[in-house]
Amino acid sequence: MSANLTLSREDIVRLTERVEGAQTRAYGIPKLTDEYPGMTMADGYAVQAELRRRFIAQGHRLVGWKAGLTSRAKMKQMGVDVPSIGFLTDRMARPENSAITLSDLVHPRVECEVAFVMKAELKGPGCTAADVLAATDYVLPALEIIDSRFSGFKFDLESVVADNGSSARFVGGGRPRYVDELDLSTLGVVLEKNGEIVAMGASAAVMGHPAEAIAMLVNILAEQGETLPAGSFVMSGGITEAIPVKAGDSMVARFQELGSVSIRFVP
Ligand code: OOG
Ligand code: MG
Repeated sequence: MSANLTLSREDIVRLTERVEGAQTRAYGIPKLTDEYPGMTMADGYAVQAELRRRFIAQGHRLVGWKAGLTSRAKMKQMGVDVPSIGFLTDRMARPENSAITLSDLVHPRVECEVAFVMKAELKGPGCTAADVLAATDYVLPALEIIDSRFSGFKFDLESVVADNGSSARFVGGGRPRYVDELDLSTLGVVLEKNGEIVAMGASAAVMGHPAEAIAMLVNILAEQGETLPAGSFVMSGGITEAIPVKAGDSMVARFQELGSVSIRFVP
């Protein structure tokens, strides 16, 4: 990836500080490409890596990764056509059915995803969905609360990668299952907001099979000289479009075979 780096080290640090400020103090900023129109995906990942380095230096613990923009519904909603990845830390994790505070988020949206917990390390390049399934301990349903730090939730790929794929909070729950007990490509899911169905889909919406998204993630990690460690919690990407939420809302994702996972929002 370093081949396409156009930003100086100084610019990378500057942009990382800008994104970190917006994430930790919850305010919207213009997308980074407004100031750096020549910014590349490699630049975006360089900012994301610097953000990860800073959080870890501050005592945050890396617990996993997420694939994003892996379904047509998500790509259409956000106007991009290439998947991306981001990192997950312990500070983003929330218990199932807990209350998510809105005052430390900008304009959150909720996604339903299949999450994988890994039992063996995976390395790219050349990682396949079969490799992913062999290295998976179990899968479980998850809700992701994304929160772009870019004003109006409008961005391009370079900017959203720098903003760690809009990662904000995540919740695993439901009924963990071994992958050999399921057909992961045909699982249906219904997403409800305040008891009403707001979206529905099937896991095949994620690149035909969610394990394909994890394989892609491992191969992107390899380009950055990283591997996916055993024990990682990995989200494969929103199956449907993301749903905006406000105080008082509750969200439930009901998955075929995997049970349901819920969350609610308070000011
Ligand atoms: C980027 C993050 C996308 C997903 O599951 O597709 C994502 C965004 O839409 O803000 O997490
Ligand atoms: Mg997501």
